Amino acid sequence: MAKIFSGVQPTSIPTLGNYLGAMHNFVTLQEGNDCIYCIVDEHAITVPQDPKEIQKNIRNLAALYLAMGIDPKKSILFIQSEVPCHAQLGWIMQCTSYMGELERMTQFKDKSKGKKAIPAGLLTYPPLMAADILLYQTELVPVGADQKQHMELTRDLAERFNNKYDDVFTIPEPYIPPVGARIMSLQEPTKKMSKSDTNRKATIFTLDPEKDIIKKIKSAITDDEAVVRYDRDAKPGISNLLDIFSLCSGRSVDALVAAYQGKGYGEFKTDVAEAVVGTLKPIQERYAQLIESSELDRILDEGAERAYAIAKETLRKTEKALGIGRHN
Ligand code: AQP
Repeated sequence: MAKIFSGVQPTSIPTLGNYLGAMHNFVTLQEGNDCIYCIVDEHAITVPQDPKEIQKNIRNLAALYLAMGIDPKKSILFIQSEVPCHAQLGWIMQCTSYMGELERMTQFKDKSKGKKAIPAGLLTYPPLMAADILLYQTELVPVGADQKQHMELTRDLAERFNNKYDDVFTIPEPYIPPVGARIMSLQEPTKKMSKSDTNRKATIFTLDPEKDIIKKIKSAITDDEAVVRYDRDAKPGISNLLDIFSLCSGRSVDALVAAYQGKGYGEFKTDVAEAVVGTLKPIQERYAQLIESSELDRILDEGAERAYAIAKETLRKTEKALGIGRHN
């Protein structure tokens, strides 16, 4: 039994990449582990957000977590800003970090590129992420491959604090799935699929209607070899579709490659689209039932209360180790 924590930003509707790379594993890991899942709204505001939009996205994400299979009887589901310990330990983690290591983060470099005024929160995103994880004495963090560097920093900060003050934090391990850890853009398959991609054809959102999913997959960029085979470097588009197909159908990539020998990309794409629709449709149906229910608020209230009870203990130990506040 492992202690598990992960989060998703309510920056828009989760993508197929968020689902296959992370959220899908959240559901599997619920069995036999202590899982805590979070809507990381304080992370979302590291770039400007429209207040009405983010309110809507928080509720959508909560309903989607449940629709994807998060069971509040097995897991804690809560909103980051409703447990103030995250911001409090986030500050302590900022004081544990060095500017140089934060400036070296790839996500910071990508997201600040070309900006005249860079929000300080973009730089201090990783210490806040470290706080999220460390508050719950987390052992395992299911994330996509893009979070590997932030996970290494989280481990460094925890070790640095433990060595300097007291053994307060468990050192967490990332759980990066062997397939699906990096679902790529449908239009530029050497770039990860992202919520914020300005090309709407590049990203499948988990609430996209069936016809949009089919259209996006049919127009996915491939190559002119006309052979379905897996080669991430030479055939990034087809390899990405094979990963998506494999995860949505439960068939191995090898079995799919064998099944599509001698068949064209048209037929292959039709079947990929069918598998994606088959995966997302039941989630969308459950989402439609949950989104208006008062049950959602009850689950989030209870989740925040349960998360706070755990988080406040770690925060108390951390402050005591630092000698701040009054802790005996
Ligand atoms: N393309 C992806 N393939 C696999 N996993 C992915 N994740 C994100 N994109 C992919 C994983 O999803 C989890 C939640 O991500 P997030 O909400 O924290 O935001 P993000 O990583 O910044 O995702 P986006 O879609 O790229 O958002 P924007 O465009 O707003 O930056 C994480 O575990 C992540 O690894």
